[in-house]
Amino acid sequence: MLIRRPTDLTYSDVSPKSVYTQRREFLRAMGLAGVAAFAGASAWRIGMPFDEVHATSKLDVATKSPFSTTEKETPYNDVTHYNNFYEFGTDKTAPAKNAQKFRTSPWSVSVEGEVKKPRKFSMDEILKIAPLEERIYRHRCVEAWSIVVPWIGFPFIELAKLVEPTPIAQFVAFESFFDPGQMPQAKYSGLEYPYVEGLRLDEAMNPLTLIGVGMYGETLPNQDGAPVRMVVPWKYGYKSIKSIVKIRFVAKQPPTTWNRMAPREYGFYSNVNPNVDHPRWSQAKERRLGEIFKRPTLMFNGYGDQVASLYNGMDLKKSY
Ligand SMILES: Nc1nc2c(c(=O)[nH]1)N[C@H]1C(S)=C(S)[C@@H](COP(=O)(O)O)O[C@H]1N2
Ligand SMILES: [Mo]
Repeated sequence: MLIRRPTDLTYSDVSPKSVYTQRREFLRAMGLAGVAAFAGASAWRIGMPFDEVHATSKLDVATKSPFSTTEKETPYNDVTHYNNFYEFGTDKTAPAKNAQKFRTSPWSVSVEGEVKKPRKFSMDEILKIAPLEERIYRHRCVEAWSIVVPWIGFPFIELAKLVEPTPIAQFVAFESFFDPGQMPQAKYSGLEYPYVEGLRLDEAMNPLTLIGVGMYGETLPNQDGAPVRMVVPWKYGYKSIKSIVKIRFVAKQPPTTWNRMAPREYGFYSNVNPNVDHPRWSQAKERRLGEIFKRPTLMFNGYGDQVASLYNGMDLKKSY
């Protein structure tokens, strides 16, 4: 693996300038320049109807991560209009429509369990845990679509250091926000809520595991898990739990939503593995959103150099 030293580029050095130029031009063309501040940073995105204007705002990042892929980023419009967020409906286009009014402020995340210093973090405190990095990661969903996303976040291990896990902690359990009032579509989805996920402690502490707070230079759109989600690039997308309200360090392997729902189809580990088929379809290939031809899926989604050693001695056909 090639490790480059993180540079201390400022946000304006790393953000694609054309994006901001385009935005200004679009707003001018629409005669909306005055509305820009009110509408949030995403109103410019070409092709987005105005009932879908997200309340995202610009997010400054301190560094561009050496862990980034150099592959072409998937267009923002694809990443924000083809989602899984079952609380807002099961159709891939449902979250973009149904999550618009989701209230993500005020927000706090309770970090508890087997830790010396349990505490509740406000969203402002979360944003100050560590310098925000931009990390361009491949993502691969079990349904065989993949995306390349410039996430903004910081390594999960930085949060762990603040709360100091005790030696009893072996796993980390995550829980999403749930409010049937704001998420009326959830009851038709067939899942149990709140959505829960889990990682083994060493997986959570791996430098690739991020707490995500933004993407494409902005805060997260609601449908992508605002205001704070996990990003675990060598695992299938469903491990990357959205809109987190609770993180618990625990002794035993915690339950996970998809494993509860269909244990034969979704295991606890859920590493991207082209050699282990999902019972109803092959995992050998994937289609990147916005592309026509499928491409082969890589073991550990191409992150084997950094994570394969976590699974030494394990039978990945059994621990799927
Ligand atoms: N709370 C919550 N988190 C969730 C889900 C969900 O339904 N609810 N879906 C998961 C699944 S199946 C996938 S593939 C990814 C999709 O993330 P994306 O929409 O940002 O691509 O979110 C994961 N996190
Ligand atoms: Mo998924």
